[in-house]
Amino acid sequence: MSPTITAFKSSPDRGKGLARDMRVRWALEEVGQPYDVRLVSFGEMKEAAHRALHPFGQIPTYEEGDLALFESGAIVFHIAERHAGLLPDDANARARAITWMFAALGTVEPPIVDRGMAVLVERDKTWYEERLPMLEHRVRDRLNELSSRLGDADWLEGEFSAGDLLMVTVLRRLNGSGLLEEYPNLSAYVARGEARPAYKRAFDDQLAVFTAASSG
Ligand SMILES: N[C@@H](CCC(=O)N[C@@H](CS)C(=O)NCC(=O)O)C(=O)O
Repeated sequence: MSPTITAFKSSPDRGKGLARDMRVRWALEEVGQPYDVRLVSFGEMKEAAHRALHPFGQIPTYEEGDLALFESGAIVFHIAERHAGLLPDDANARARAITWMFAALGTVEPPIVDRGMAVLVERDKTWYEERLPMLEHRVRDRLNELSSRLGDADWLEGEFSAGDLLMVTVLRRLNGSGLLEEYPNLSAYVARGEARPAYKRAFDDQLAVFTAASSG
C-alpha cells in the first residue's frame, strides 16, 4: 500500500519547493516509493481530524497502514530505514549520516528559520533594522562552519544520504537572501542536490499543485 502524505493546498511559497513536504517527496522519489498526497488548507490543518495526525496542526504528515507520523525529519528517517538508498549499510557510516540529519534540522535550520520569520513578519517593527544583522550573523556562522567542513567534497559524508537531502532542503530556505551565494561550495552543493532526478520529480510534483490551484 502506498503511503499518503499531506501538503499545502495553497503553498505560501508559490511552488518554490520550500514547504517541508518537499523533503518527504524527495526521499520517496529517491527510494522509488510511489505515494499519494492529500492537500490540506490552513483551516483544515487546525481541525481535529488533522490534529489527530499532527499535534501542532502542520504539514507534512505520513500515513502508511496503521502508522501515522509527523515531523519531516522523522518521516525521512522512517523512509530511509525502510528502503535502500538513503543511508549507508555500514553501521558507523549510517550513524554519521543520521548525525547530519540531526545537524541539518537541529543546528543549521533554526537560525535560517529565525531569519526567514523576521523578514516575513517583523519588517514593519522598530527593531527590525537592528535585529536583522544579528540574525544574519548567526546564519553566516553556521554557513562558514558547514562550508569549511564540506570543503570540495560532493556530499557531507561519502555518498549522498538522507543527511544531505535534509541539509540541501534547509539551505534552500535561504533562496533570495543572497547569503548562500557567499559560499560557492555550498551553492554548488545545493545545485548538486537539485540536479538529482528524484529531486526534480519531487519539485515538479509540488509545483504542479500550485500551478493547478492558480489556473483553476
Ligand atoms: N518541524 C516540523 C515543522 C513543520 C512546519 O513548520 N510545517 C509548516 C509548513 S513547511 C506548516 O505547516 N506551517 C503552517 C503552520 O504552522 O500553521 C517539520 O519539520 O515537519
